[in-house]
Amino acid sequence: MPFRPRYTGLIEKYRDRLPVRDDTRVISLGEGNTPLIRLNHIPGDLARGIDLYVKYEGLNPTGSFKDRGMTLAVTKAIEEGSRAVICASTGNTSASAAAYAARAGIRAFVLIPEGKIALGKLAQAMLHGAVVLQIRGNFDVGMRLVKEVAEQAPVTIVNSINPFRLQGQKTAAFEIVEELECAPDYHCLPVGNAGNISAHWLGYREYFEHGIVNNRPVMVGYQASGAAPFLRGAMVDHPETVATAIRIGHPQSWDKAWTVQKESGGWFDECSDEEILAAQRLLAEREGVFCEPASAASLAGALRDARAGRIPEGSKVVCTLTGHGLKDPDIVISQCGERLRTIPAELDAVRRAILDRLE
Ligand code: AN7
Repeated sequence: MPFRPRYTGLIEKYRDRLPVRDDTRVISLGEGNTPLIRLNHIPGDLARGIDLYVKYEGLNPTGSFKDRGMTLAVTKAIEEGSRAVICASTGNTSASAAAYAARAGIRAFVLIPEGKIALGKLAQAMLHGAVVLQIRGNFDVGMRLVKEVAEQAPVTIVNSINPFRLQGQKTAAFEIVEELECAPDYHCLPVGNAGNISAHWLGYREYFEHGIVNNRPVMVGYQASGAAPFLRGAMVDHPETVATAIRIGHPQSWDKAWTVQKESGGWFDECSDEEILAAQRLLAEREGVFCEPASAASLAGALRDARAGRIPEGSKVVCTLTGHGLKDPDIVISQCGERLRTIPAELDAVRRAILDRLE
């Protein structure tokens, strides 16, 4: 039987396109290589005529796209002799930094907004042994503190202002192109700091400029209405949204993201919390894919723009699902409470409950 070489992570796969040396010690958990799932039911009902895919980044080792950037950021930190990494986070970056630091055998410090991160992410950071510092302030305040403290302490920042993060994350665009054998017409992402949309554009541009593909997508970024600085054209001081991952008012990649918008001919828009939760539920119910609320902003926005004709019929559209739904069980249970029934532990009751629902 012919065996394929074992997949050992995106740095090994894309070594030639990433800033690593032959003797670089790679810190990997097997990230990348995530499924691109073609939606079967949703387009027919809600966005007739578009060819719609989701890139399920929730299947990375710590359950979010952050692992793509973190493998490279921590690999380079080790190469440079760093003994500690630090980040501010709405949750996923802290989980990823904690895991890759553990893998590398170094210390992670994470600053998170008290009470505003999903429980699964908090559990990850704690279990991996990061020093978890809750602050009485939001992500944007934490980010400022991280930048300041990194000038006074020997710690490497692994937020997406670390350029290696975007280099790692650009590989998601490579994978999509390789699988579709072209770039999609539209690529939709949830936007917080706008690192990921900028990283994808780097990847698409690189494959285009190197002649691997002859088209590039229009890049579309969706933010939560209460945290939508790109739509408003100005920073937001008190961001609020149920999608805590993107509860960010002062995006770190502000200029980069506007360049992406201009170069790709794309746009930014907002989704209400209700639209976000409805899209999360729709995807879970109709396609069997469980993403976290922030991730569903990409689908919510794409469906709306397809219905409105802003994304034209016949388009090939990819939505990035940035994080796994299991990160944030609380929000789901609070939304779907009516689906939980308690019945007596008796055959009759079980049979009746089944027959009721089969009519
Ligand atoms: C699920 O973890 O910023 O636009 O500190 O966790 O690249 O910031 C998370 C961001 C989208 C936005 N979806 O990505 C953090 C953090 C999920 C996220 C985003 C995040 P960027």
